[in-house]
Amino acid sequence: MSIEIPPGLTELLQGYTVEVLRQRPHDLVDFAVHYFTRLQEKRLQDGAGAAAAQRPHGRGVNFDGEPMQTESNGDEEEDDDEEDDDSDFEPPITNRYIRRVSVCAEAFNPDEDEEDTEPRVVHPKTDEQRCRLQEACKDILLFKNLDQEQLSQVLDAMFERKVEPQEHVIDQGDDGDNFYVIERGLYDIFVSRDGQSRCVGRYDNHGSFGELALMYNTPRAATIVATTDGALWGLDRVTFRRIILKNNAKKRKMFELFIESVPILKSLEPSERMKIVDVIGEKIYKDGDRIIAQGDMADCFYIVESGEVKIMMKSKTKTGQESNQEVEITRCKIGQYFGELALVTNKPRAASAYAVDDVKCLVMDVQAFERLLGPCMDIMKRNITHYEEQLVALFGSSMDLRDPGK
Ligand code: 1OR
Ligand code: 1OR
Repeated sequence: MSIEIPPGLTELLQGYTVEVLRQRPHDLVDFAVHYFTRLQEKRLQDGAGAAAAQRPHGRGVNFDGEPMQTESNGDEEEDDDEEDDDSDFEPPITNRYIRRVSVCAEAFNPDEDEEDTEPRVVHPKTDEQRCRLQEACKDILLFKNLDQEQLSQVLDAMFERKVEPQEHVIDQGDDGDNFYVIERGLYDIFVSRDGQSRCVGRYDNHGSFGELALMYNTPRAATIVATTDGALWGLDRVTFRRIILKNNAKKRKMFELFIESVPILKSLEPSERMKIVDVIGEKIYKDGDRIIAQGDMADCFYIVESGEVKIMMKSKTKTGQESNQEVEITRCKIGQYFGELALVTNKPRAASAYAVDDVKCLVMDVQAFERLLGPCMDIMKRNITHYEEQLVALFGSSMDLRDPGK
């Protein structure tokens, strides 16, 4: 008995396989549903019927089809990192809200672009601009593990963007074009769910946003609105993916095992832990360096990767006044976290943290903390209750660490 292979089946499956290899999704079934749904939409759109499933190139649907507009060194070539030579191919999706929705895997193969043939994006800058840019980027966690060459390529590619109050820098649901680093200004974060838009946070003169859509090929997850005049530095999607994603693949190799071993992260799903690796940065401290200062406003959460961190608190006088004398209250060792309290309570830092010998910490910004560590929150809150009990025992104070008053 001979088995007849239906016409187009090989090409259909080849197209899907090629996209799987390009996008490397975690969930093949999920990916298949979206892939074939899009293929069907494309078919309906151009009325080509079954022909769409029998494309001569065997390439069904490209999830990142649109060409990018970027500047290069006088080179007129198209600049999309994944643009292919399938020139008659058009992106099949018309509804931006269903684009890229569940392509949640990292769509990047670090070995693929060893040749690095794309033209470099360069936006010339004055010395003064370069200084401001370097200052704005010095604490950006996504840039922390870049080598010098990568960092200078990133800085070369960044461009300045001034914004006005009420300007939407990013709209939820849009495709991702740029990643932004804040030089100055206040920016509200809105998330719409079930038709209701809610302000879920704010950037206050520093930080960065717009990485998620570029990292995971998803629509923008939030709307970012400037509430004051502001200045941003943008990085185009192509350069972001070429350099930052390549670096993230390296970070995964470096930190995955360690992240697996961190007790507070045990309640996360493996895929959630992977996302932590994507957004963390590594910071290095020398013996005695102050990592956190009591009373400061907080924007980061820390996990000790190596060495030890001493937590010190200003003691109270008999009249309940804060003295300048600091007492050691505890130490955080490898795999332990600190700096969560101020983020959970929205209060200034309750204590100071100092490096004992050389210390390496993994650092996460407050937005990533809120976005990714929800499942760990119960354990953290229980530990905060423990702090409060210790506080009473140590200082005889009934201070409520959770009281949101300043
Ligand atoms: P993006 O490319 O999706 C919007 O474009 C950006 O807003 C996003 O990348 C992040 O950089 C930033 N959830 C999702 N995105 C957020 C959030 C956020 N905060 C900032 N961004 N949450 C708020 C956490 C304080 C979770 C809301 C449920
Ligand atoms: P943070 O964001 O307030 C300082 O910055 C960090 O020190 C704090 O988060 C905690 O992560 C960490 N009380 C308050 N903060 C503590 C304590 C603590 N221990 C560690 N941190 N107590 C120690 C209990 C053993 C109670 C104080 C007497």
